[in-house]
Amino acid sequence: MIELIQQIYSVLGVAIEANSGDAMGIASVLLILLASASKFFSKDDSKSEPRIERAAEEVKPAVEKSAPIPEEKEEPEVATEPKISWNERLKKGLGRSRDQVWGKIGGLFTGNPLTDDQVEELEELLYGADLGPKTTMELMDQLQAKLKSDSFSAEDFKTFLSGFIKEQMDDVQQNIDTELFDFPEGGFGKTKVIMIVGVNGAGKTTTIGKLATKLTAQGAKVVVGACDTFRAAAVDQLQVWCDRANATMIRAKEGANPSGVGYEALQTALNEKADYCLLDTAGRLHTKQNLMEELTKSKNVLKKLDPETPDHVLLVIDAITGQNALRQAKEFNQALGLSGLIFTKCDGSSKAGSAVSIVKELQVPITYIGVGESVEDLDKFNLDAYLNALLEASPQ
Ligand SMILES: Nc1nc2c(ncn2[C@@H]2O[C@H](COP(=O)(O)OP(=O)(O)OP(=O)(O)O)[C@@H](O)[C@H]2O)c(=O)[nH]1
Ligand SMILES: [Mg+2]
Repeated sequence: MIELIQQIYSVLGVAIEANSGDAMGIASVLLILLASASKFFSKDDSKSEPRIERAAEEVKPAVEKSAPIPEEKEEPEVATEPKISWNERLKKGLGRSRDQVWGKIGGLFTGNPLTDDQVEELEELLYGADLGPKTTMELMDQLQAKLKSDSFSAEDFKTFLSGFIKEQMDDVQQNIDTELFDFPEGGFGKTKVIMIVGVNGAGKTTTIGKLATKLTAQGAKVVVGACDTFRAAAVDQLQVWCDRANATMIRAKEGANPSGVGYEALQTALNEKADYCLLDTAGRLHTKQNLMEELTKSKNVLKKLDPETPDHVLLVIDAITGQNALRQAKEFNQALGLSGLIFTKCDGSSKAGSAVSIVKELQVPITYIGVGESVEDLDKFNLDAYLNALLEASPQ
């Protein structure tokens, strides 16, 4: 103890006799020690307090930041899947077409007879809407007399246009096979085979995924054939949709013969008495003769299992394609004999006019329309609903 006190004294610069036994000396040393210690600790306390606060500050923001992250992540999911009706979805999807073309056309009618410049502008807008030269000329011919009337309003024009388009498409649209999208209670007593074709990236796989989901939701048993054997990623993409839709998917190794996969898929569908067999095919340019022939072969191979098959060959058309879509449709129709069209990506800046000329020239109806990437963004095509959504005023 005395040794310790001596050391402390030496540190404090005070000399002490090791053996003095001076109680007063020891007591004073202890007092000095206590005072230093209390000073030391009180100093330290005042330091540690802000340290705790700082530490709390450091932790707090991390917690605050990380907490809203999942909320922020979850929110858009809820926001992108709002439970809105199909008509609202369609209106929203066609918003761009409506504003970019059809809205502008309506704006030309001010209650006065159209000037020659305005008539020319109208014609240009119709061409720009991809209506095609033939349909545009026909429309302009029918419209000539009306344009000179000063009581022809924007509303009158929309009514006229709606009637004109309906006249062009209605008869063909009546021929849609409702079995494509309505699964009757008790089934059909046979497997409906639907082959989906189109150029690269048109939306075939996504549409099959949406379709499979819609059909299984109605209680149908669905087998999907992943006949796009060129890309493993394409098959995986379809697998995700099929898992979600609860549909059976038949896949082959990458590079396998697509006709063989179609055959296998149909065989499975027949064995399992599936209600639908949906066949996804690889995208191809309508100008590539060999690839088009391969598709014809894939279709014909199915006939070995059932001469009546496939029930449908549907061409998926990216609505943004414009007038080239008519050429695509003609080529696919010639190679396969199309029974229906599916217009996808109508939510893009599509002008929608090409639909009129394709339906009219090919006499093939539009069966489905897609206005986005989620399952709810695909529905059966209804001409009245489509024209209403396309021509009515944009919601403010
Ligand atoms: N905005 C929008 N995107 C769509 C629609 N339909 C499909 N897509 C998107 O278009 C892209 C291509 O779709 P896929 O289904 O892979 O097209 P595909 O025809 O199978 O393509 P390939 O197999 O490569 O020929 C994907 O990013 C889809 O999410 C639609 O109606 N609207
Ligand atoms: Mg695909």
